[in-house]
Amino acid sequence: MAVRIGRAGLTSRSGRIVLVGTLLALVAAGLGIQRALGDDPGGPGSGAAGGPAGSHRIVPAPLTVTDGDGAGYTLTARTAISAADGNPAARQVAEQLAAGLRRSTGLALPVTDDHGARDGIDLALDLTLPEETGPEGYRLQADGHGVRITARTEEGLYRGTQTLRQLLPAEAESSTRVSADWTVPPVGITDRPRYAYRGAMLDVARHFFTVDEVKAYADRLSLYKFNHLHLHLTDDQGWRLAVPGRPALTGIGAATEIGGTPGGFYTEADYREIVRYAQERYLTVVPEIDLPGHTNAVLTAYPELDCSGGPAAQPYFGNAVGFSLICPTDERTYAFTGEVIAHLAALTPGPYLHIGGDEVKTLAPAGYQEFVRRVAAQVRAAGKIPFGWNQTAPVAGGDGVGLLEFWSTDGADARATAAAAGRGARVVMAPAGRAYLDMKYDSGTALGVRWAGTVSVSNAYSWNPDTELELPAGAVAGIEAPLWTETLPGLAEVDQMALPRLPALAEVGWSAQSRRDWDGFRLRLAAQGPRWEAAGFGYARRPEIPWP
Ligand code: TNX
Repeated sequence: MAVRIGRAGLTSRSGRIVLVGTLLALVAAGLGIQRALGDDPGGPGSGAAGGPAGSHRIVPAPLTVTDGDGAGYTLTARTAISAADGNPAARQVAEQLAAGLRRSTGLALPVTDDHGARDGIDLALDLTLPEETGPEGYRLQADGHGVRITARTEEGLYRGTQTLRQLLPAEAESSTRVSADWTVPPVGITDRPRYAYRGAMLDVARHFFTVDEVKAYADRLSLYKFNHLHLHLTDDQGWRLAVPGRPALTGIGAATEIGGTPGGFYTEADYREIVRYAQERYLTVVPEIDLPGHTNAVLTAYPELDCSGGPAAQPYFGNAVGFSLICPTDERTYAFTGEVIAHLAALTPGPYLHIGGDEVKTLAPAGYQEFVRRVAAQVRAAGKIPFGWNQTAPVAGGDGVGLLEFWSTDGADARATAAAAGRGARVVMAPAGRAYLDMKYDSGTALGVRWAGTVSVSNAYSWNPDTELELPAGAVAGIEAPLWTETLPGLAEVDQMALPRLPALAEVGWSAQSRRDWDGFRLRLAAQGPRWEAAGFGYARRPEIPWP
């Protein structure tokens, strides 16, 4: 269970009530506006009655979709789900599919080992599939006898089950029993991702999100075949991870969040539970400890790591950036970062540990680069690949930062990033003007910010990660959709910003460029609305999309 911290010690700050009140008003206004837009039945393309057939509504678009003959396969009381014989991970994938579909269909859907013999849904590992299928690719065949998903790995089977969900009617997403025609249309699909890295970042520092809220976000990601969940665990407004031997990090550093409401943190058990839940959905957790800036919360907990010479750091409830700095010239800083990194690396099965590196306004380049070099070495010593925002590009490549997250919109660091790629660093594209889910959709959006401009659904969709920068072939590892939460206190607000742009970015990362076009995408995206309604997810009914 995540720990929420009480208000003790915060009540004396004048301005807190006003801030909270303003935030609530903004949120209320935001919801009102989205609802008003949703009431408008018109909007471009709304004449597309019914939209594309079920097999052509999949988001992200599969590589190939071929319609079959006949009526398809209807799930009934006799339907079983069989998993690749004796493979426990494949069985787990089958159990997850069954659990989801049992809730909505009320069917028994037993999971069995004896695949092939009877009608039903069959998940089979098949190493004779072409090697280019890769670890995440799959084939799906549906006809009158059943549905067969084959893949080279359990992960591929899992991605295939997410496609199968979308082949069923929207009601399949309901968490309670409903009646519907549970028919999968006759179809043959071959699929595999364009990029190996498809991430989404949730900022749990500006506002704290409970373990259950993080899990709920992971649910949304897995639907659209994301495979990395980046958690921005620390910032000026709060530190969200318990670290042994550093009690003040959580005792003091975690107490706050933006607006002055109580913060919170993850215990070791909480963090392990997030990792486990994500793993079950084939999402790799990428933890971020933002250094050396964005460290005000650390400095309130350990004032000896502050050498700015200014007044002692105080809890920060606002949303300015770039003002804090952990002392880069004091060895106690590296003892601290070493402990935190070693602990986090031990808890994290994935290969990456993100060290931030963004927006340090109070340190000259030489000192900054020396700091990042030392911390990157600590990450390597802990057995992980250092990941950093594009400001770390001068120290990326070789044995420095191994993966860069490119978020710049004004060309800053474009050349340094290309040079780093030339030294072997790989790049995750997250240009703020396309991929930042905290940007307003348009000037009328109440939630969010707009320093990188407004990001409509079409802006989020219509770009090519391979051609944003001039990089050596193969340098782009993939894409990420960051969601900063300065203006987003909870899951309801997160959903308003993430849906429907998250699936747009999912398709940028998964689908071949040749399979993508905005006119087709908006029709397929429209078909997701009823699915979110059945699942109980909020979303912004943007007028660009011809929602049914
Ligand atoms: C820039 S993007 C930041 C964050 C803010 C965000 C708000 C990046 C690496 N740094 O600190 O939360 O803008 O959109």
